[in-house]
Amino acid sequence: MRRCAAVLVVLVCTVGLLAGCGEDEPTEGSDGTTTDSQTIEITFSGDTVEPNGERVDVKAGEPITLQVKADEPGELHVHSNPEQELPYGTGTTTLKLTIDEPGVVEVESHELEKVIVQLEVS
Ligand SMILES: [Cu+2]
Repeated sequence: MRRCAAVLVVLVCTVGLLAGCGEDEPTEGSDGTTTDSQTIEITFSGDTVEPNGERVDVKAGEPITLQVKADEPGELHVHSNPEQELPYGTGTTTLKLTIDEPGVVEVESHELEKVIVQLEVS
C-alpha cells in the first residue's frame, strides 16, 4: 500500500512538473547520522518523522539503540518476527531493540502511517 502511495506521489510530481510541483522531498545529506549503525536517532515533529524510510544496516542478534525524540508520546511498530511495539514518551526516549533473524524489518509509526527505517538485518 505504502509503496503504491509513494509511486503515486512520484507520478503526480512528475506530471505536476509543468504546473510547478513545489513539494520536493526534504534533501538528505545534512542528515549527519553516522554509520555507528547500531544507534538510530529518530525525531518526531508534528506529523513528520526523520528518518523517513531510510535503510539502515544492522547486525542480527546485536542490540540496536533507538534514540527517539518526540513532541508527543507514541509507539514504534517493529515488523520483526514476532512484531514488537515500543512505546516512547515526550522528549527523548532510549529504546533497545534486538532482531534475531536476517532480513528487512520495517520500523513504522502507525500514528503517522510512515515507515521510519528499514532495518537491513544481516
Ligand atoms: Cu506496523
